[in-house]
Amino acid sequence: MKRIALVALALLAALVLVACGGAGPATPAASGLPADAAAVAQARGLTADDVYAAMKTYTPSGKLDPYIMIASGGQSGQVLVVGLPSMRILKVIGVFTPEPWQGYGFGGSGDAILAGGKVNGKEVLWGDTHHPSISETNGTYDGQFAFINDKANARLAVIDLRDFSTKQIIKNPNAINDHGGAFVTPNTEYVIEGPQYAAPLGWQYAPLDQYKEKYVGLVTLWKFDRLKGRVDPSQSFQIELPPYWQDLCDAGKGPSDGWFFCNSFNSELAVGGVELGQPPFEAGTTKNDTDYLHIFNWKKAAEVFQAGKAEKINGMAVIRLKTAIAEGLLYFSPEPKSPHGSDVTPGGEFIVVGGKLDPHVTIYSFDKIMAAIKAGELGKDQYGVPVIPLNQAMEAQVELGLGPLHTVFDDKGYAYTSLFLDSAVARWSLGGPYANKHPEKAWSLVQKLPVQYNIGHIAALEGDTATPGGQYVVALNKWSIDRFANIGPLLPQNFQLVDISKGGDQMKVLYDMPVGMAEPHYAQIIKAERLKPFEVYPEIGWNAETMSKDPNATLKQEDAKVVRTGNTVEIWMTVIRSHYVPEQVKVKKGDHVIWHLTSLERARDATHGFALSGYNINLSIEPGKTETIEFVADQAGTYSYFCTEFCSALHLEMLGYFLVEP
Ligand code: RUQ
Ligand code: CUA
Repeated sequence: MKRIALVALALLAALVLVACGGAGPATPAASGLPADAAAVAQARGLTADDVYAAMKTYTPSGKLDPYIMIASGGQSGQVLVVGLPSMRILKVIGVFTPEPWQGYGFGGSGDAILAGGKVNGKEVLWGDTHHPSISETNGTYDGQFAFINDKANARLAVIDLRDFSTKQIIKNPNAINDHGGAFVTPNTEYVIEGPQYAAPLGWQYAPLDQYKEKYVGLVTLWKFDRLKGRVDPSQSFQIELPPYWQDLCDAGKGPSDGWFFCNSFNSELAVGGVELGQPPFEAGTTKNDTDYLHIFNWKKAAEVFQAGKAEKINGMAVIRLKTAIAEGLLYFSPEPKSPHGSDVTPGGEFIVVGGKLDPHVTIYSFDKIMAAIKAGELGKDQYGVPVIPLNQAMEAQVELGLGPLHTVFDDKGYAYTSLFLDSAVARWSLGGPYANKHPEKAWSLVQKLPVQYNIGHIAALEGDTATPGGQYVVALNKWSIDRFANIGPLLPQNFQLVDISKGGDQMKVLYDMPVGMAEPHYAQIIKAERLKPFEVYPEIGWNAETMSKDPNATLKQEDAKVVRTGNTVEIWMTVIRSHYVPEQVKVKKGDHVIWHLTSLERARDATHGFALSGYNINLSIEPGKTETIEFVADQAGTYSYFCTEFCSALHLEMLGYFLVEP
């Protein structure tokens, strides 16, 4: 105890020295740290900066992280939950991929959720998750739900943040891939699912030589029903677009509420075919100097949909392109060289677009866009969409460096843009109503901080909302190269925590967190106090899929029973430390088995498992939860079911026999 106090004191002394600016690059040892702390610092080769970083991130046992990051889990198909600033991983949420630890996809209610993601009736048990989006009220995270897209199969998932588990997966009936999702409107009226690679309308077959006529882009507005906690496809609609590859989107807020904005690329209509002597995609899609920022009036689009002016295609309402143009739902404005990212400032005044092959970010003014639309006299693209000239829509351009991708914001009037090719985070100053928040010249680069390496997205504390914080950004780096011990040719991705609490050029990298399970794309960071998750399920017999009392709950051990009706055997089982009731279940080969399990536990963290050997059944039964499994006992023999969570001293004794009589 005394020792810990001493080290803490020593670290504090180091911090004071660093904060006073007197320490410079000196080692803590030279700065007069108490002897044992200085010895540790010296033995480990730690600089004063290192000691500062340790103090900013070290989280003593039992202290909770004030911020929670919800990060995409890339090709794992899952979502990661990470505490900040400790960068401790708290949970991997099973979303598009079965997750045994959560009993997700092994006989319980997760099966039905995963089945919602079938593609043409075929199970697809992985996803490529890209962009998580926490539900918002008035443009600020409300901590109730999160959404995420599966780029690989054009699917959307809904996660309930009361128990951090997936409740719905929905397949887009008219698309096979998406990228620009999920993004919510400021009150989560809609979840935007932008497309990516164009395909024929209705996701039909058409040869590539009919690309210009037959292929289309398609953006989907999924209506979210907050009370049900589900997307409602019957109230959702799509807008047909030219076959440019629409990319990332962001919803307007404040003055721009009612609109959203997506960047796009491939205005060249390239179809690839390097093997046929045609330009490869990488050349074909980058020939033009500009592509089109897509500007949507979604409130008006919702009215057009309500007025019945959409066509049903594969059961989904689609507003055709000519209707979208005629009704004034869609406008374009040119955006420089291979644009990527489109991010709305906290007050909703500006849209920031990166250019993968342009060293600038381009800032569009929503007011100017509106003025240009009002003035009329716009040109048109080859599909007849009105085009607002760049010089009429643009507020500013800021030169940042190579490969600007995504931008987030803080509370000090700064923006942060990821520079992929430069492997850096650029901090730059906003103008307009933000200019008086910082001492720098408006619209200028303030600092470029190297990160390791090849940063894709960047996340800031509530940094894409109307109310950003200002403590941290996280660099989501694609490569880690030399940052971690060599474990072979497949390397982890790297999350780096960056301190942005001080203004000017004082950003610092604080912590490297390897992600050894996927390539995460975007993440959002929410104040933990906004989340109100359950500690245990609210009552015994809770169905986590419907988030209500399960009619098949068994509330008392005495009510546990096995009932045979014909060749159906139905079991009502209770689960509590450290036994199942019943402990013997006897059926006959070929019987149809329906098995309800209810946890009678009320103690926090008293989770039990339920594994039925040989039947690919595996559940996680958290306190109060009821789960139902259903299967045919098609193999005779002696089976065991047992608990897979070390729940008590007699956990190994928590089992039963399942006898299938030949
Ligand atoms: S985008 S590769 Cu989020 Cu930069 Cu997907
Ligand atoms: Cu219950 Cu182990």
